Amino acid sequence: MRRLALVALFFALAAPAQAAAPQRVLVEATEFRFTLSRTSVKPGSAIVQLAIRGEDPHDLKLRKVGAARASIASVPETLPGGVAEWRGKLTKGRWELYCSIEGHKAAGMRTVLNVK
Ligand SMILES: [Cu+2]
Repeated sequence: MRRLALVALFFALAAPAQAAAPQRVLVEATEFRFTLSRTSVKPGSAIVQLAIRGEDPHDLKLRKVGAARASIASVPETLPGGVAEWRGKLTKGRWELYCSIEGHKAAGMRTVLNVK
């Protein structure tokens, strides 16, 4: 019986690994820059987490560079110490990540995530 349970557990753990799990990107915000846990991901499901490590609130917009339609995804304004996330699909290309709070992008809160 115990062995059967172990076999069942094995398949329960192994099965989800076959499906493409969403790729995660952690974006840490300080004044005034974003630091990415990785600079490229594969196209498909993704979870982009925004963690505010500084002293001011920030938000995060994702905009595909050169896209005909304004494909914008966003994480709402988040307070210091907070974490928020966006889940969705990232298509192949260069995605600009920036903070839309006035003056923050110009101050340096802009980076690029490559989806390839
Ligand atoms: Cu900001």
